[in-house]
Amino acid sequence: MSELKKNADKFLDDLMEVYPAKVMKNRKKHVVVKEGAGQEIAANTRTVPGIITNRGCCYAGCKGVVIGPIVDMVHIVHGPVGCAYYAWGTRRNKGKAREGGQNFLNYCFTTDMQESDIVFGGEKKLKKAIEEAVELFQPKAISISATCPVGLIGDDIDAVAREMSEKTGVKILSFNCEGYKGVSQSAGHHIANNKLMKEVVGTNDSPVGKFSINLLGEYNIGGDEWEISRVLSKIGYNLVTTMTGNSTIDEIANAHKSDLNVVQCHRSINYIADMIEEKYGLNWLKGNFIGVENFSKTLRNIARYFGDEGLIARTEEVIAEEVAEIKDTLNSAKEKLNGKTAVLYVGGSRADHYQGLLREIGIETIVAGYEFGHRDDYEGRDVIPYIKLDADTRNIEEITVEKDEKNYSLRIPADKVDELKKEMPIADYEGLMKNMADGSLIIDDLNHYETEKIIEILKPEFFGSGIKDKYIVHKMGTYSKQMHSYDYAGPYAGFKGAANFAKDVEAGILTPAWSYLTPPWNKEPLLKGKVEGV
Ligand code: CFN
Ligand code: HCA
Repeated sequence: MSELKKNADKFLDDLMEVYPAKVMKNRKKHVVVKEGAGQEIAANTRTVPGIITNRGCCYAGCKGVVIGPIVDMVHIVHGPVGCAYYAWGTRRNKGKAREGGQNFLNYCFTTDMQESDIVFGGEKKLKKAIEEAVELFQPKAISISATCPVGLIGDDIDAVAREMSEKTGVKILSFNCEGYKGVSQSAGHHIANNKLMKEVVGTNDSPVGKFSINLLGEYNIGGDEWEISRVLSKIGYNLVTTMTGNSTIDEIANAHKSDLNVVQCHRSINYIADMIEEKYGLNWLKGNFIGVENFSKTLRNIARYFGDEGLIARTEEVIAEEVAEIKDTLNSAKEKLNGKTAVLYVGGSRADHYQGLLREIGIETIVAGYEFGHRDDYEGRDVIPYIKLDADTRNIEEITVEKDEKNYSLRIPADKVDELKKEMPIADYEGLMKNMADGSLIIDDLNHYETEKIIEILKPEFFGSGIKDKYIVHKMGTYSKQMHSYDYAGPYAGFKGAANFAKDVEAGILTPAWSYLTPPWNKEPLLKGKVEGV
């Protein structure tokens, strides 16, 4: 690690030697060798054309990521069948029907746009698809997601949604999330957040119980949400909704009645957290459910937020009980994996969230980056969220707070944040860089070429990858774990999830399989040798 720090310039030159000067200048802005605090990184900008990026599109972020996991909605993709199939078959958000309710997650609905629809317009086909879905399934609600061609030909999906909603009496939400919008999935998250906030949250006023919370930015990949909610209900919380893993439309509509939002993936859902705070005065806490220490800290922060002695005591009891069950598994993995290194390149939050868990099994993350994180996901947000709590009840009288224009909330001046955090369970958003060691590498929008070079130069034992890069990493003789779908394993969140992860990673790294592969840089060049007789 310190080697990288000493030779940072040389390392970056080696990494980028093949690039034309302009591309090199651009890419260097997206790379930081960690040193102290306050470093900046370029992020959320357009990928260099021609570079093989891992990023997805706006439609993937809206339909695939945020809207798709709502279980009792029929999600119609207005576009080519390939787009529909991709956003249905890749991401592994699980869900179950509620008692007497519906679950459409196993279905893939699409208008299957053809050339003739592009020429003559696809609105009629879309209306027909909605009619068919209502007739066959009588769903609670329907979503329509637009893919690229829809925007190009100008089908008015909002008008179709309005008309068909009146006609059928079913709630229909339309998302203008054409793939080409924005620079990555990120624009799609924002579009999805805006519509959920405008049309769903706040429309169900059913009473909720004591200690009620929402989980935001948790999508039940591999059953994560089920493990997290198991622990939360054991402690005594009433989970009103999770956005959007394993959620139902009515539960999301009820979110504003909760006491607190706990945000895991800030990138995909910070907009809703901020809007709920603004509109309904609900605070949010940044949490991390991955790894024993992170999960325990999040649970303690939630309990401290409510400030109830019983809840605080029960939290400690549950943590102790759960940790006792898994600690041997983690310790045994740590013994075998201690000193190994990891590269994490995932979406917009997991490259941060998994570092603690990896550390708990002895693995240090030396390179981390996001596909589509924004600068705050790397550098943190310097102003903590609004705080509605009464200062007196939390012993923070000395803190000077500024009144916001909304009189239910207060904004804390940045220079008071550390002082305040000692007293308050407010987890501000630290971002990925803060907890990484000096000398580690942070790299945004990593591409396939740089992936190969990083593995060749730094030779990590673990690569946390996506679908597109997983197998190039394997072919280089390095274990890679697909951090989006967990390679169809999981759950990895919470306490039991941490044990599952430890077992899988231990087996993955220690399998003798890697010794049968010769990495490309150890192979003889194909054209080496003399050609006789020439
Ligand atoms: S489940 Fe989330 S945690 S929502 Fe986001 S930023 Fe993607 S689909 Mo893939 S695994 Fe990934 Fe994150 Fe948030 Fe998933 S790291 S890329 S858009 N993501
Ligand atoms: C998406 C979904 C994705 C894709 C994973 C990958 C997922 O953003 O389109 O391409 O490696 O988690 O399934 O992130």
